[in-house]
Amino acid sequence: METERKKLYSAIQPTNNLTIGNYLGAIKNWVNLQSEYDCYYGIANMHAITVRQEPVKLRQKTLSLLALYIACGIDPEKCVLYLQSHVSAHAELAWVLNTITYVGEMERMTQFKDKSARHADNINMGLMDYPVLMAADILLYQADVVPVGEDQRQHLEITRNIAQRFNNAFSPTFTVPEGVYMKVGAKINDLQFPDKKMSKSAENPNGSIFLTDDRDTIIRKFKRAVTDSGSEIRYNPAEKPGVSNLLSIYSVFSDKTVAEAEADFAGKGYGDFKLAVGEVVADKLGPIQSEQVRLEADRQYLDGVLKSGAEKAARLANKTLAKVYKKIGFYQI
Ligand code: ATP
Ligand code: LTN
Repeated sequence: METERKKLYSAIQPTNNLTIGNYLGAIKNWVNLQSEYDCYYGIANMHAITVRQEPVKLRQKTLSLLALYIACGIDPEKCVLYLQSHVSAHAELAWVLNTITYVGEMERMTQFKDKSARHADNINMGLMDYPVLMAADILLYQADVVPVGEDQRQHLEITRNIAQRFNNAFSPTFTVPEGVYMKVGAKINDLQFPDKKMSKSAENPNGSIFLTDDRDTIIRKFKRAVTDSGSEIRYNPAEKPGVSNLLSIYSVFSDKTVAEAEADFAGKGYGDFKLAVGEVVADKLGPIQSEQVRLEADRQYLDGVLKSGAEKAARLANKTLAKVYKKIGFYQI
């Protein structure tokens, strides 16, 4: 007898260029989890417009993110890959969830506060409502697990609260999801400011390794990475944030433990160390980049993936939405 597999949901916004932080914090784990769960991987373009986007670029980034998912090893035959705006249930459920979410809760969100400060001229309702749309994403698919980076922990907590609140107010409807965070890789920091997370929208591009960076750029950026005083290559984020960040990057890119990574560099200097980290990253990204370019040129294939993804996603999403509408008293014919 076939037992039903647990469901997994995650998504990334098609904004800017992705960094190795997005790769290690999210996509790399998605690849590993796809054989174990029923996976739904979204491209969150509705979240993306909470910050002003150029329409032409948003369209391009959508396809290139899809190509990247596949180039990294996510198999569209095994997982549902789809574009958020293709499934109207996201906006519809978000509206319902808005009515059980408090303004005060949203005002307290760290990402809302950060983004409001960075985009002071455009503090729109969508930016504030971002976590509710994210809750709708996850709850529509009755996801058991949600693999994300550390920065999304607060949004996942609020999703759990919203799910429980709805279940208590009406009757059990939503699966309450668990966040899944990797021990190493859940928070990759900026190479220039090792106390800040590496971000695709950072002001200084030298601190971020973009998945589109060529080999020379990658090696140059790692050579310039900020290290710490002393000369020992040892993992200790409090005392040696720069070196520890590089050790984390090296360890996940080479599939070694942090202890094995430390052993590789025992007695070596910072120069050799930084070069080795750059090389292991460039070696891994090279093949992904060429596959992404190849896929991006095959528009027909990508459209086909999105079309079948949207159909599969909508089937489950609409089922959940219908249940919700019934429970809250929306008259159905
Ligand atoms: P931005 O900085 O432009 O807001 P972002 O880099 O945080 O964007 P998102 O689309 O918000 O990118 O995140 C996509 C995924 O990547 C999320 O799961 C997030 O937790 C993860 N992620 C982002 N940055 C890092 C990082 N530095 N380390 C580990 N995971 C990360
Ligand atoms: N906010 C997320 C992207 C995202 C997401 C989701 C992640 C949108 N909807 C649902 C997990 C589940 C981010 O990483 N910035």
